[in-house]
Amino acid sequence: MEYSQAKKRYEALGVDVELALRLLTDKAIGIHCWQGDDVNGFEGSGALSGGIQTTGNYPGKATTPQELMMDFDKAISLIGGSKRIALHMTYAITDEKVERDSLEPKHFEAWVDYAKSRKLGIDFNATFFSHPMMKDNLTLSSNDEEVRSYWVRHAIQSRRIAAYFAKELKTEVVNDIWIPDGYKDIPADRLGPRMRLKQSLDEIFSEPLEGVIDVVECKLFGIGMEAFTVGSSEFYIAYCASHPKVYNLMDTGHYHPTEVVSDKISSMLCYFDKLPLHVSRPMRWDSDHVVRLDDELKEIACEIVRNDALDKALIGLDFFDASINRVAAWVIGTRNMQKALLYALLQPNKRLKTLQDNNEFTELLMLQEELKTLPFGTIWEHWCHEQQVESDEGWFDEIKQYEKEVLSKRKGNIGDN
Ligand code: RNT
Ligand code: ZN
Repeated sequence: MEYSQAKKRYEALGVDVELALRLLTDKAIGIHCWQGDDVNGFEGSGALSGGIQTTGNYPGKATTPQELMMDFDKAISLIGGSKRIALHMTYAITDEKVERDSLEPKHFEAWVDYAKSRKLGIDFNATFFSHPMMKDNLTLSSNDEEVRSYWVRHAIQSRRIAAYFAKELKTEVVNDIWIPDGYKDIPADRLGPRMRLKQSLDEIFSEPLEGVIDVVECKLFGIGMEAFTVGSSEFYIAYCASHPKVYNLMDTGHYHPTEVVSDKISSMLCYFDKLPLHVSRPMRWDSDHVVRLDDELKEIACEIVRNDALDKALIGLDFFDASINRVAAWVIGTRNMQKALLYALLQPNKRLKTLQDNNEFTELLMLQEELKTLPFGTIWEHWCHEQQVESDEGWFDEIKQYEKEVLSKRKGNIGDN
């Protein structure tokens, strides 16, 4: 079908297609650097801990800043629209070993240069895992003052580095705090760790900083912390509700498998003017599979769009699959997020809402289902052409070539001596 015909089909339903395309182009998606190297970072420790896990040994993982930047460049060349890069504290670029509580803006200068030259925003994450000071799976909630204060200093530094990014790149920067803290089995004291986490957060956020959007990321459980997670949903929502400049980040893999983030978005929008998200795909647990264009992703996008929250939603991706080509994983997941947003932007949302308000549920069901087979793909193709990226599987040829010429030749691939 021709673009003009597809456009007319949507316009007949009252959808402004040109506006939808513009909004899609401008909505920045935060792409996480850690899909490129299985969440390793550059500290050289190698082992991932803190209840999160990557599985797989696909060849070609980035092991240096240069490789990671190069792979990211390849990925973003195949993705249209605006993009941001999300970094972790462990991606500091330093000549010698620097303790995590002593990292400074200067250790991220190379990333600022990288982001500036590609016109990318940066988002940031303090890194509370894969480190010996994470003792007994505890960081900010530890009752060992040496441990707790170390991580408070770490988080303070991450906020300062985020402020540096904001100043350099002239864009607000999300600074995310996710801690692994929890217990494997039924604890005897739940209140103590939570009160200590509250105290730590108060210490961390006491310094006013320009350009930083502070977010805390709740979770239900992690591997080895099945019974109890200190930073639960209730804990952080209550913290954010009582601390006006801190926002609760919802990661789609951090809830009970029958709960959906799409249903939580409107609740958060009743109270908060920002909606930070980690979009992932949990498969039976927080497995961080590459995001597919599935019903839940579309529903998340629809909730953002129909509630006029495109500006409030801070969309960051958070998946890591080490069993497939990592550059392709970035491209597939990010394009799917954009497809979901486009799908949402092309819905006749006013008309659907009116049907609900008038209790016309038969017609609502009919229309919701008929909308699914409208020529969405034709509009997506048109947008991709405008953005000068491939609209179909054509982009994968470049991945195959990059794998042959670059990734497969990297040292450290399985079978190398
Ligand atoms: C862990 C959290 C966290 C991490 C990344 C690496 O369950 O989702 O956001 O995935 O920061
Ligand atoms: Zn996350």
